[in-house]
Amino acid sequence: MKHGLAAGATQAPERPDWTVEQGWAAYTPDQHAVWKTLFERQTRLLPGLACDAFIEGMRRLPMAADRIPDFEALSKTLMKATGWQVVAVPGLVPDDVFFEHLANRRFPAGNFIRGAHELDYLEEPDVFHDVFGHVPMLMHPVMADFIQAYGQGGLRAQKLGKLAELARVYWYTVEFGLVREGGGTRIYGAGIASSFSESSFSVQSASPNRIAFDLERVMGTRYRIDDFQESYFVLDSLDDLLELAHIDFEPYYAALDSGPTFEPGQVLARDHVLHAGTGIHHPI
Ligand code: HBI
Ligand code: FE
Repeated sequence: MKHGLAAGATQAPERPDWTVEQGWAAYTPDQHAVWKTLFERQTRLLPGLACDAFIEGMRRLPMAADRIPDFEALSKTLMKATGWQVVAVPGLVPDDVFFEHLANRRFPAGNFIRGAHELDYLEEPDVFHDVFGHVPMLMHPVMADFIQAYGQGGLRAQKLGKLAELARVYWYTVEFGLVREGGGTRIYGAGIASSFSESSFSVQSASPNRIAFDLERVMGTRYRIDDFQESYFVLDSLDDLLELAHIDFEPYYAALDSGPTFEPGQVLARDHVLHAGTGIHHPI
């Protein structure tokens, strides 16, 4: 999964906001079958690994194994719960377009699905990553506010030239976030929840570091787009995102200007380490 930084705007959009029709009727039986394979594999795996909010969000949405979900039906349920909608896009969209959607509580979801021969590899976020991974957490009121705030913050960060720093917050929360729950550590990040191999790796492997989430620390930490993460950052509670949704990031950008940038696998003396990774998955 590598939709971290560069938005690959390959063709000019028909609509300025880059949305397209989902084109649900055009999905082939083979494409629905890919969804089914992925959906069944993940829903079997996630109980006990994903946080309760994810499982509960999934349960309340019109999403099942038998077919690729219809974005309008998802939007109807989401709108009632948290005021969000799912809109279709053809792939990665430019950063400013992405932020503008999020700031208005529209989640841009790829309308295409990966091929049956590439179940575990993604160039760009497809409907399984975007819908299975992201939409359940949009049913959670705190996450709903946080992602909107990220969109608003993204528009400001772009003007300040601080997008890389803010993107790390999104990466280590919305995409690869873990949260303490039920005496253990659970997944809430979409990049993990939509990945078969990273779901168990993130929570159960001895290899990665699991470090208590700290905003300034995370904003200064680079991430990997080519492999499992070397470090995951763990919230005490999803409610911690509420505070993050209201934070003014600008003072943090200033602090980061004078500070170092950390490598993905680096552990700092000041970290609250929940699990010190063996690093065996990422030999140097
Ligand atoms: N476009 N469709 C889509 N999905 C994303 O997750 C996405 C994007 N464009 C830019 C982007 N993400 C990120 O690079 C920003 O969060 C920085
Ligand atoms: Fe994503």
